[in-house]
Amino acid sequence: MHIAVLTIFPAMFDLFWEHGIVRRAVAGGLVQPQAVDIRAFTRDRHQVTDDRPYGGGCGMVMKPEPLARAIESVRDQFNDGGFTVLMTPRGDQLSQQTAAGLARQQGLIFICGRYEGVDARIVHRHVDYELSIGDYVLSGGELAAMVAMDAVIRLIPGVLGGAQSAQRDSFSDGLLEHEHYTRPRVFEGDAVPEILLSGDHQAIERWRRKMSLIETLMRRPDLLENRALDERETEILRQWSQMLERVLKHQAAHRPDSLPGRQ
Ligand code: 6GU
Repeated sequence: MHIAVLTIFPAMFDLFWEHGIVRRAVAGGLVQPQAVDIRAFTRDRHQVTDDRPYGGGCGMVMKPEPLARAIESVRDQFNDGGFTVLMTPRGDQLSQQTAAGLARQQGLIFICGRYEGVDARIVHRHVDYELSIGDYVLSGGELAAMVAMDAVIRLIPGVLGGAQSAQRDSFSDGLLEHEHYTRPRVFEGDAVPEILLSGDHQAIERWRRKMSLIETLMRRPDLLENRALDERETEILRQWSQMLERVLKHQAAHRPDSLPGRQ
């Protein structure tokens, strides 16, 4: 997949392409990345990329002409065109589902806004999708684009090895991951759960799925509301709710103030 990032700080991406899974995807030819310097598409002596907003107010706006020329130049290079994503806090929030959708595109063009934003005509005429990574303000779209690209690149077929992608299918589907352990067997008095040492792969798999479900229930119950549960998962949750009910009843019956000898 061709991925172009349009930015006034192309050097920010040098390290991003050179590490970990992203690096492997690039080395294996699965991703052909380029950081495009928007400033190279200015035509004035001072290579200006921003200007004051019409109507007044503070902050600057990214000028449309250099951006439009940069986008056109990249589109010409991508045979199938590119799906153009503007990184902006106003956009749809990135999710695993969004990342999967972007991973299916032929080519991607990320535009990194700086200042107060980009001229609206760029959005109207050249942008297919506006994307945010969360409800907080960054100084520019560069870090957000890296976050989005990382999530997308791992989902391009062939980027993750067979074992990793199998794992993704089996339990990351809408649930949080279970805990992980490696050696030593006891660390600062805290031992690895026995079952992981049992060698019983089916039992280990059941334990992991159960822990995933329980982690999700405790940390992110909202994820369970939006996800279909299978029979085993329903049963585990029923057992948990029975246990909780017992604990609550017991607590209510043994409130400190209801015990004899206390006020
Ligand atoms: Cl995509 N850009 C900026 N500037 N801030 C953000 C963001 C993007 N996503 C969250 N905050």
